[in-house]
Amino acid sequence: MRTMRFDILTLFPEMFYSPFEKSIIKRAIISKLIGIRVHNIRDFTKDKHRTTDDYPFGGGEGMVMKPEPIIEGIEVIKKEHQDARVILMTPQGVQFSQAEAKRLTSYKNLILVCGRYEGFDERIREFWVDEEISIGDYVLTGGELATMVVIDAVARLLPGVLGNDGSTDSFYQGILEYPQYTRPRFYRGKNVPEILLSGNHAKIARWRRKESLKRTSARRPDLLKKVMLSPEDDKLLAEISNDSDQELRR
Ligand code: 6GU
Repeated sequence: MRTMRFDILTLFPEMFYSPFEKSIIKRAIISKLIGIRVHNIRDFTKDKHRTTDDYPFGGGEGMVMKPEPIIEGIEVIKKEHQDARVILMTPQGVQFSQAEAKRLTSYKNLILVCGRYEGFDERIREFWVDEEISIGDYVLTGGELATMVVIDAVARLLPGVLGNDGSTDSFYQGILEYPQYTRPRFYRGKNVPEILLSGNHAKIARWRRKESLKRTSARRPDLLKKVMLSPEDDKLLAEISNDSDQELRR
């Protein structure tokens, strides 16, 4: 077993306390599957006012994060973990995805740099940054929430973090999950599909695969184009399209 380490550079360390002190992530920390350390960028300033941002050269709106505290913070963390991968969290980065989460599990140490204000001094990118990540096409007030998203998605893929191995997740197989039910069997006139109570495992597996394909083709047809479908899947998709034609004719 090895511990995957996450070092975070932020101006708001408190933001990370509650999410990482709960449930699965907390358990993963206690069992040393992951280690998370939060560093305050302000602790790497050297001036009396502990300045982390300043006005943009050339004028314009907003403030820019100064290079020195971030660069020095990265260097201090790197002394302990020379081969740490440095990730700048910014809406200009490569869009995060399940495949990206999977890729990041191959690093032993990640340094995640969270920005605030209007952006980073461009020279930060030129010294130590290995890659830039965005979690989607919208703008957040800072990189902190995005960093939590990335750590959560990466950590749950590490062996031992979840009870199961995650191999049945939505997206693991490239298509959406089938509908799930638990007790009670009858609820406000809506009943659990009979087939799930039949005990016929082959039939249940087929029903679930068909429901997954149906849901994916309705909600995320883009995903269906990317995955490898078996001849059985093609048959199920033909049935689905047949079923909906029937539905229309009724
Ligand atoms: Cl990483 N940072 C900020 N500020 N906004 C974002 C983002 C990151 N990803 C999506 N929007």
